[in-house]
Amino acid sequence: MGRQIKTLLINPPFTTESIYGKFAGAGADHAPLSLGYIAAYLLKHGKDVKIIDAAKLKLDISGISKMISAYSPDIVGLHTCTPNINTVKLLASEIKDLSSDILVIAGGPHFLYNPAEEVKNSKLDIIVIGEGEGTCLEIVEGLEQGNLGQFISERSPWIRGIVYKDNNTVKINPPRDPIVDIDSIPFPARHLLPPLHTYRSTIATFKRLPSTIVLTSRGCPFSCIYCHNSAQRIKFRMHSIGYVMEEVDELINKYKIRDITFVDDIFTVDRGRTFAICKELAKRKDRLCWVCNIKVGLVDKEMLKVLKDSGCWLVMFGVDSGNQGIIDTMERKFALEEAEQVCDWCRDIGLMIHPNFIIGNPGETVEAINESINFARKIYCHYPVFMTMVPYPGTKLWDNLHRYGRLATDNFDSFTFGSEKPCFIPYGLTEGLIIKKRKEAYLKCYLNFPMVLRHICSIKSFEDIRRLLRAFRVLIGI
Ligand code: B12
Ligand code: SF4
Repeated sequence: MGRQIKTLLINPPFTTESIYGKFAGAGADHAPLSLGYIAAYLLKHGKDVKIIDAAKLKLDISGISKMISAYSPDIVGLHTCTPNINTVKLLASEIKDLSSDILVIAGGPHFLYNPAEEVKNSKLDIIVIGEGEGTCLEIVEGLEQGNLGQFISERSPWIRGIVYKDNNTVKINPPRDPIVDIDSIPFPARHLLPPLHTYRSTIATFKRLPSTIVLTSRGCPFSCIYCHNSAQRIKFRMHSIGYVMEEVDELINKYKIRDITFVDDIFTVDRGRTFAICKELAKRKDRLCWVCNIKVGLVDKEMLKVLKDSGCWLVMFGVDSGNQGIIDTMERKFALEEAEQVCDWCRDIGLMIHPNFIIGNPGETVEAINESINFARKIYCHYPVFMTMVPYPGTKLWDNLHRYGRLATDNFDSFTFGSEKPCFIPYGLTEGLIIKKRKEAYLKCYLNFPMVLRHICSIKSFEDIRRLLRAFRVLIGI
């Protein structure tokens, strides 16, 4: 081993207002799991690493610069999703101004698209494609062997999964295979973040505080055209039951967590594993309640009952549209009748429902939006959410954009689901119509007697009343 390298991972500034628009009061700010995993992996290998969650700490660029100077890192790593790529580039050049000896790297879902251009048009030295744990470790180990210049020219060519600049020439290395045994990655280094209880979930997805997020699997077997999973065909992998329960126990005992959102793309992909996790969660039912994402077509009544009996109180799933043709265009692979069936089962069992709809889908017409609104009103549900369509770069939708519509902006800052102005306009619709129909969807779905009654009947605690009042305030603000 050579010199000791200090790595600083940064979650760039991002406000709940920029993510959720008018719904910011109901939005989440969650612990950045991705950076937590990378930091934990570096710590496991004896490396020196810190995390700054600038989004959580509401730091601006100059605040971040001060913290960088105080720690004086050799490597700064920036988490990047599409709506913060501009901030990431700004930060990269600030950091290089502070010291050109700092190796500036970035990774995250945005780089499934055109990393060579992004590295060329920024001060970033390296872009990490795909999972970052192993790649970051190799970067740290490589830099331990010499200075920045030597590292770039001599050792970077051997690191899989990176795109980098060597004397202004962009080099693209072969891809890195996804991690096979994801249990080899330690739990996210939550102790390097601001106190966990200061983060918050979206208003609809926690019952008790403190609450947090947990990931029990990586990837998804499906490939819906607007999803990042259509940009990368990564094999679906699961943590073992032992790993999941040890992490859950750590959250309950060390961090006093009382409510978990399982943020797996689909929690119920493997039926046997779902039942096994639920059996364990049921033993902790008095201390923990939880919610998860399911997929229509991958649940049945028996499974939903098992979820409920082990502490699950709400399920989230995509319906996207009340029009079957649109669902098929988006390769969602389920029938609307099945979605209705899931809602009926949930009503019988007593599970709350959080269905996601999208306004401005490819092929959408005003009639189709009305079908979505009518469907959301017809089914038994509690928290229908209406997002606008965002064609993330690299997805199938992005690649075939002109077949379906046009971009309203090419500024990635507005590529968020909650953005007031839609960034994708399908043929036949206008920006104004999408904004109008989205507002109408919320008002029609929430301000009606069955919905109000459903929420009143769901009140079980003082916390429920507080959440409902907060949700009501957000609703009258739209
Ligand atoms: C949970 C979640 C959230 C949570 C919490 C996020 C968090 N704090 O962890 C909340 C609800 C707050 C959230 C918010 C948003 N999210 Co989100 N979210 C997710 C979700 C479901 C899981 C994220 C996760 O933990 N993944 C598991 C980890 C292991 O994977 P990972 O994050 O990709 O990180 C790995 C690599 O990318 C890489 N990497 C990541 N960062 C870095 C940094 C460095 C330096 C390096 C080297 C490598 C590296 O290494 C990591 C470890 O292997 C993903 C979908 C998914 N399954 O990934 C969407 C997803 C990441 N979110 C997405 C989006 C768009 C958003 C929002 C902009 C939402 C919006 N309203 O528009 C905001 C942005 C907030 C932010 N600052 O990132 C998109 C991103 C698409 C894109 N091209 O940018 C995704 C992919 C979903 C989708 N629609 O396709 N999100
Ligand atoms: S099922 Fe969900 S997570 Fe999986 S590809 Fe489709 S939208 Fe993405």
